[in-house]
Amino acid sequence: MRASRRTVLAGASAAALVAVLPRTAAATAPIPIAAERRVIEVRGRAAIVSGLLQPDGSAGARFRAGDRFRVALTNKLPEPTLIHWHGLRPPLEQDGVPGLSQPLLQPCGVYEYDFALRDTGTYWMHAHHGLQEQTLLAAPLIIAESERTDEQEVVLMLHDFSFRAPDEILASLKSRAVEMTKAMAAAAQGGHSAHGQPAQGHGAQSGHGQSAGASHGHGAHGGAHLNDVEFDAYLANDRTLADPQAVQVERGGRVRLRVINAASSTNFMVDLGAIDAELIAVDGRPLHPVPGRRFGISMSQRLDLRLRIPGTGAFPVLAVREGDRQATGLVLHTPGAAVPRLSETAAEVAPPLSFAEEERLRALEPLAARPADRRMTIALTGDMTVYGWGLDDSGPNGMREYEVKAGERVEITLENRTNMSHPMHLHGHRFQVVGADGRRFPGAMRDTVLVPARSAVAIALDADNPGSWMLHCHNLYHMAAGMMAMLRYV
Ligand SMILES: [Cu+2]
Repeated sequence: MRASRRTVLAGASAAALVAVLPRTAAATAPIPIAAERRVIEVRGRAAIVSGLLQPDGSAGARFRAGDRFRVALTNKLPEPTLIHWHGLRPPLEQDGVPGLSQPLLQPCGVYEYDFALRDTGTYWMHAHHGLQEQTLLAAPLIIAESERTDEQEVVLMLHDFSFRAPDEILASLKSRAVEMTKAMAAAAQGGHSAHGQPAQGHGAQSGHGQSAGASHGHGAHGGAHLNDVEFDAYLANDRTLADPQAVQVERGGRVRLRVINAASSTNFMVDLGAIDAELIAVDGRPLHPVPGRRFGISMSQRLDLRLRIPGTGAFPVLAVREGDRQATGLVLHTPGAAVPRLSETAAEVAPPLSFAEEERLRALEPLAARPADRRMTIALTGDMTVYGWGLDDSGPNGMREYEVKAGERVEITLENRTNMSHPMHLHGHRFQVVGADGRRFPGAMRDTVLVPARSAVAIALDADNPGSWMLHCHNLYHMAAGMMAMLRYV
């Protein structure tokens, strides 16, 4: 019954709801991908969102090692857009940043992309224009290693969803900031909330009947503020836990789970329940495997997990919002097993994403040992009174540029002077996490690192892709409020 209701609702685009990945690129023809509107069902309501779809309705694109990235992108939206291939290292003019790479792609326009893929792994594509990413204008981008026949691939793409328009969300963040400032001023005169810190009053926007306290999510970093926005739903492959995707797997079988956090403003804790897993890659880059059942994932990061289905039955894979109990996810089940009804509220509040977990990661393919030619410290700054964020106190209209030279080993310390963590993403490169708060370690290769509140994280990279590249917070609203800069080759 669910399927038929869904089919009626979504019509021809129902296939797009299933995260089955599309066919592999032919050797010669570019993969056609259209940015277009689609309809999904969220909490029994039709939601008009956007997507990046192939003609057969499948989302995103899949390549194999050694393929070229050949894509023909058509804009079927009624407004201009541009799509960024997140985590890939294309030449600048194909990076999908309006102004820096290319002009916006106008409605009915087509852009063709063609460049050598330098890495395998789990990546994604998303709009890099305005607040379009919040409209789910995003999709998986998988570059498969040599195919393994003993492993079933499952892609899990996470979103935060609101029935409100994205610009309305941003406007409410700005107006709330003014109220928070007043509340903090009042608190400074003696009136503290029950949580021992100034009242921040965002439970008011929650429509879930959750306790406001749970969504405050005070962290381990001296009362860090975890969540800016109360969403209407959290989605896994476009579905909620009220009607989750059910993926059939084999008893005792191996599964390669590729988790992509495409949420605009939400970090998650992935909870595998009874399944033992190994984390084998982050942001597409291989790791020395880390066993576990719970793994944090910040906005725009990816986790590659190797699972072994422990027996027969149904095995939920949950993603719980950081500092909260709201959950999404999908269900892996063996043939014939009943899929249970799942609560959208996890039993426990997901703890804040821990940098201790990050520090344990070790790249399988680290940067070559080499001293840094250039070191810089970039402060992550913010002024809650106007919901303005920045780099080295840049305002919303003053983007900073940081210079590097081709061939250099560059080390950047990202010093977070704010009370929120920031998932910092660098375009066109991969970097290694090499330190935090004065401690040194040979950490993961990444394209996005979560810099905890009031902490400093050091990253190292080889400047091997000349151009002008975005360095920004991947919280969409922080970026829109000014937390972006440019790394410019001179
Ligand atoms: Cu941020």
